[in-house]
Formats: sequence, structure tokens, C-alpha cells
Amino acid sequence: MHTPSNPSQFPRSQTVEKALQAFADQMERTTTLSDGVLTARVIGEFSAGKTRLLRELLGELIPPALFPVSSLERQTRLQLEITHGEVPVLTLIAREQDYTPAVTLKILTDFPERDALTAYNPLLHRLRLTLPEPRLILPSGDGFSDDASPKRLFLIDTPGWNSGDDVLAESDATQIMAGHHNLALVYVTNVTRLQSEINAARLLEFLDALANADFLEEPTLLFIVTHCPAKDAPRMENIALTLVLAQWEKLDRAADELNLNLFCVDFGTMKMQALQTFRDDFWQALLLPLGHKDKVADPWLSALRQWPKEWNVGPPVAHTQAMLVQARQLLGRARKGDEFVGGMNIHRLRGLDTKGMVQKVRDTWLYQLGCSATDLASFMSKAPQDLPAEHPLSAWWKHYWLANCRQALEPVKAFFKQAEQAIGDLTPKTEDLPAHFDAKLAPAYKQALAAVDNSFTALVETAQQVINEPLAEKVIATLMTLSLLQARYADDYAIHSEATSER
Ligand SMILES: Nc1nc2c(ncn2[C@@H]2O[C@H](COP(=O)(O)OP(=O)(O)OP(=O)(O)O)[C@@H](O)[C@H]2O)c(=O)[nH]1
Ligand SMILES: [Mg+2]
Repeated sequence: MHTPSNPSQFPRSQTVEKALQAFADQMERTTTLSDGVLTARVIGEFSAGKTRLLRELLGELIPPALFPVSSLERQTRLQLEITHGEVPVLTLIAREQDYTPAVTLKILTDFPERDALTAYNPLLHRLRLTLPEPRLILPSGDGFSDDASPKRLFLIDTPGWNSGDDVLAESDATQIMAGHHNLALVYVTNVTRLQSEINAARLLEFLDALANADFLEEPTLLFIVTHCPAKDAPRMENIALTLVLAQWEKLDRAADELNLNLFCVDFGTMKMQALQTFRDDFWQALLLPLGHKDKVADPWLSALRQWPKEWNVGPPVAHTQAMLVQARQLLGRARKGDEFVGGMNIHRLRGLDTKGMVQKVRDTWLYQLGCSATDLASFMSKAPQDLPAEHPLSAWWKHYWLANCRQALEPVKAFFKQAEQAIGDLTPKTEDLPAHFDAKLAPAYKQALAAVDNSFTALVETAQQVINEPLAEKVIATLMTLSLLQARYADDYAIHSEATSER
């Protein structure tokens, strides 16, 4: 067998691939993400390690030129929103609040140094970095409104306080210490400053802001102590815990009202494995308030699971199978022994005129098929069910499923139509009834039998086992995969039969 290299030799595969592309395009259009209002802000003193923390969490996803600047001087000037995007892009945006729309002002090819941003008011402008990190997608929305469409989650790096001349740092602390609608707040402090007096005052302010902020679930705090050698971590964790709870109680709040997660780390000396553990723990603590239902990180999945009932492909797939079963059953009964109209011969029709003959043979035929004239007419006029035009799979259904259904069912209908004609053609002059029917029906019968027994009809039968699967994505994925395999098989089969007949 020669190996075909020309794609036009794979027409069936091409049809399925094109139809699946149309499906993917529509899913992409209808599941595009929009900005959510849910945020996790990273707060702390300047040079505490806020930016470094985000670099450590997302490092591999960030192209070197877009790496947020983290240095020994005060660095971050504008809030940096990190969220999901198919590709990494850094933009300068105008955005005053978490709930106001972002207006893109500039696409940046390098992460700007602090001085390059002095023209932009930090209360009105932000940087936005998009990264292909699926955990930054909220598949069922941001929990703020009833809108359950997929939303972007924002991790926000903020400028540190104690930075002297900065309008943002000097403005009301609550303005930057919490977001409009919070998943969690992340507080970062250098271990050497953990017990400093100024930090204690700021921590109290921060906890006050946290106590008054709006959270998706209960107030959630991720408290990160940086520059902390591993050997000191347990001791520092205790100190941090005591400190936070003492301040929290000063606000008249009970310890169990705060979901507190402590991390003591030294990014400078951390080994890869420890970093990986830290990352896993951090994300787990951060995303915990989203609950288990939101573990689905793919907007396609949540979209699929929210398809309206009329979009369920199960019923039309089952209907196709029912039609094929009926077609096979009728074909099975169309021959009795080796005759089309079994037990009927010209002697039994003696004395009848044409009309009477036709009537008698037709009655016998219908009796043999086990159905009434109306039943047969209804089979002949029945078509496979369609999907709604706006269904994401409508191209696949029309060009693949229905096209193959037609190829399977048309020859069967053609055969029964021909049988009706062959009966209508009978006259008292017809000498040999079986020979009459054989001549008129045998080839069409053979074609009809072959049409309901091929790789597509086998697929329809197999598909019945998956359509009751409760996860919509499994049903769809299985049908897609089977259709690709079947089309590819049918193409190969056609190529092979051509090659054989050419020999
Ligand atoms: N060795 C070590 N260095 C760290 C650690 N965390 C942060 N740094 C370094 O400390 C310096 C300050 O960190 P940044 O992440 O820029 O601090 P920041 O909180 O973002 O500071 P501002 O943007 O000025 O508010 C950088 O040089 C970091 O690399 C740590 O755990 N260990
Ligand atoms: Mg910073």
C-alpha cells in the first residue's frame, strides 16, 4: 500500500478536522475571559520581598524582559496586576479601582524601572502582566455577582510603605491595604523587621483594613516572612503567630475569625524542592476559599458543564442509533429465505387483476416487514435529529454526523422505495415473481445492507455507552476522538480499496 501524502486523499478526516476547528473557535469566542473583581493583594514594607515572592511563584512563566524589577532599593511604584492570558504580555493601563474597566495605554516590551513611571499617578494607573497560569482563572466567576462566566483573578503587587515621597504610600493606608473584593491578602515582611516598632504599627493598620475588608469567604491572610533561614523558621513562625494574634485581638477579633497561613522562607538559599513545596502550599492556601467546585481551571470545562439542556447531544445520538436499529430490522425482514416476498408465487395470484395483485403482494410484504403502511411511510420520511444552529458542535453535526447518517440511511430508503415500485410494476403478465423481485431489488438490497454496517454505524453503536456519562466534557471528547479515528479509518480504507482495484 502506498503512503498517501496528499491531504485531498483524506477528505473525511479533513471534514472532521475543519468541523472541530469550528467548534474550538466558537468555544474560544464564547468562553473568553473577562476581568473579575476578585483580587489577592500583596502588602508590606518596601524591600520586604513582595515582588520577589511573585517572581518565585511564577518565575518560569515570565519572559526575562518582563521580569518585575525587585531590588535593594524601593522599587515598585505602580500596582502590578498579574492575571491569566494565553501569552505573557505586559501593559500599562489606566484603572482606578478593581471594579473599573482597564484601559490599555501601552504595551511594554521591558519591565520599566521605577523612574520610567514617574509621569503616571499610582492612584490612576497600574501595570498588568498576563501569564499562561490557569490558577489565575476563576472558571465559575468571581463570586461577586450572579454572573458565573469565567473571570480573571488578580494577584496584585503593591508599592511598599515607608517609601517617603510617594503619594500612594502616603495616602490612606486602607486604600492600598485591601482590595474591593478579596480572595486573600498576602502580607510580606523581612524577618529582621518582623518585630520592629514601625512595622508593628503598620501591621495593626493592615489587620484593621483586613478586618473591615470584603472577602469571598472568611478573612484570609497569607503571612510571609522572608530572609528567614530554614533553621529559624519554626521559632519565627511562633513569633509571627503571636504577633498577628495579639494585634488581631487588639481589634477585638477572635483568633478563629481569621484564616491565617504562615510561611517563613529564605528565597536566597531555598533549594528547588523546598521552593516547589512552598509554591504548592501557597497556592493551596490562596485558592482554598474558592472551594472544590472551582478546581476546574479550564473555562471550556465550566462552559461545557453549563450548556443548556437542549444542547445535550445524548438524545440525538440515541435517536440516530434507534433509526439504524429500525433500518437493520426492516432489512432483516425484507428477505424470507431467499425470496423478497416470501411464499408468494404467481399461482396464488391467479384470477386477480393488476390492482388486486398489487394489493395482495403489498399486504404480504408489509406483513412480512411487520409494519403497517403508515409505519413504513413514517420510517421513510424520518430524518435524524438536528442540533440547534447556535450549538457549538453544529458544524460537526451537520458535516460529519448527519452526512454519515445520510450515507447510512439513504440506501435503505432507496431499497424500500424500489420495493414499492417493483410491487407496483406487477401485472398479470409477470411470469416469475421471485425472478421479478430479484432483478429489481437484489443490487439495492446489497447496497443497503452494506450501508448500515460500516465504521460509522459501529461508532454510533459504541457512542451509546458514553452518552449517559454525567460529565459533558467526557461525552464530547469521546465523540470527537471517535469521529476523528473513524474518518481517518474510512479514508485509509478508501485509499486501500482504490489501490487494490487498480492492481
Ligand atoms: N536572600 C533573600 N533575599 C530576598 C528575599 N526576599 C526578597 N529578597 C531580596 O530583597 C530585595 C527586595 O525585594 P523586593 O521583592 O524588591 O521587595 P518589595 O517588597 O517588592 O519592595 P518594594 O517594591 O520597594 O516595595 C531584593 O533584592 C530581593 O531579591 C529572601 O527571602 N531572601
Ligand atoms: Mg516590589
